[in-house]
Amino acid sequence: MFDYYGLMKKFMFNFSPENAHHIAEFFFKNGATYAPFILSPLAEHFFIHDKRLEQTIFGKTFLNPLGLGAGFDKNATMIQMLTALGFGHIEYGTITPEPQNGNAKPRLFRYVEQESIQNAMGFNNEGMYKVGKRLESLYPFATPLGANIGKNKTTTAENALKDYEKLIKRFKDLSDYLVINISSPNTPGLRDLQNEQFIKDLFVMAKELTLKPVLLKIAPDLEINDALHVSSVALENGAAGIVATNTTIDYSLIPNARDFGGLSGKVLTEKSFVMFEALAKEFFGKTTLISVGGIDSADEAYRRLKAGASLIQIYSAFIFKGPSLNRAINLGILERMEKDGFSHISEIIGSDRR
Ligand code: FMN
Repeated sequence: MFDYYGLMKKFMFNFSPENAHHIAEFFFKNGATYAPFILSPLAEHFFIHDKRLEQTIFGKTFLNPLGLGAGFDKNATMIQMLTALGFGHIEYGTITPEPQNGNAKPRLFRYVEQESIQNAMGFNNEGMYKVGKRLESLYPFATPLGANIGKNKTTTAENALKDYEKLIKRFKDLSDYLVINISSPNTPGLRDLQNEQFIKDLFVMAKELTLKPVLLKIAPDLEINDALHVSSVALENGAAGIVATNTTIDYSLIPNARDFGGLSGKVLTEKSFVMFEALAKEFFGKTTLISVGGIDSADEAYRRLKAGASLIQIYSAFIFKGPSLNRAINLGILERMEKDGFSHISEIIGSDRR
């Protein structure tokens, strides 16, 4: 088949990564609004719906296991188009209570050869009131939606809990699950919140505020033992699952990488897998695990499922390979299932742990 995305990428990669993102957002958002008739032919091609991939998680039907990681649709403006492009769930955000511009530009870089990205966006977003308003006319949506939430840059550590309280209240009825983001490297001091006391306070509070599942997103740079500890504190206090991982600050992974922001994409694959597997060894069967970080093929997706992921997410590989990757991953999972003699995705998930 003609490589449409290859052509589009050639054009889009002439722009700075951030401008290319704005262009994509413009077309994704307006395409769905002003030319909604394109959604169903796109979905017919890109969205893989097969009973063998369907799961009920958090009381909601996930038609396939592949989702879009947080940070692509920060303001929840592209949900319809992203569904048509094949994603079985979408995590919007990170959203902060107040709108914020994020860090100084340039703050987004491509490493084309390594199929990797470095970003120091810093939670640029329209804030919870505006994004919530947008979602009020969309939610509930057929495709499961996750709300990824984070504190404002100017909020001190002492007041951080209050930010998460406001955000949970705002998005608990506008999402199917929520994700606490204290693992982004781009808000000073944020990762320090990955400590026992804060996590305990946070999840105790979350449980009082909502019955919706609230998950914790983990950084890949924690010591494995610390990640296990932080996760078990979260789970003991009511967390409904773990999302692993965010971007890495291990700049040695790319020669001449900038010394700020977080790396994602192919260079993150092994690091993210190692962290995910360690978490899965401890928590598979006890909670819901979502794997994200450097997934760029059906093989890698299948490896994460076998390791114990109920759901997987991509971000960087979507930029480098386009929506045909969504189709390829879901069809590739089905192919591998057939070869291995599995009749439903639930039989693959955690098969390496049994
Ligand atoms: N993760 C978040 O939890 N919140 C964010 O706002 C967020 N913004 C991101 C912005 C960019 C440009 C990129 C590349 C990633 C961002 N992420 C964010 C991290 C992704 O959700 C994901 O965890 C990470 O990129 C690893 O997946 P990947 O290798 O498939 O990209």
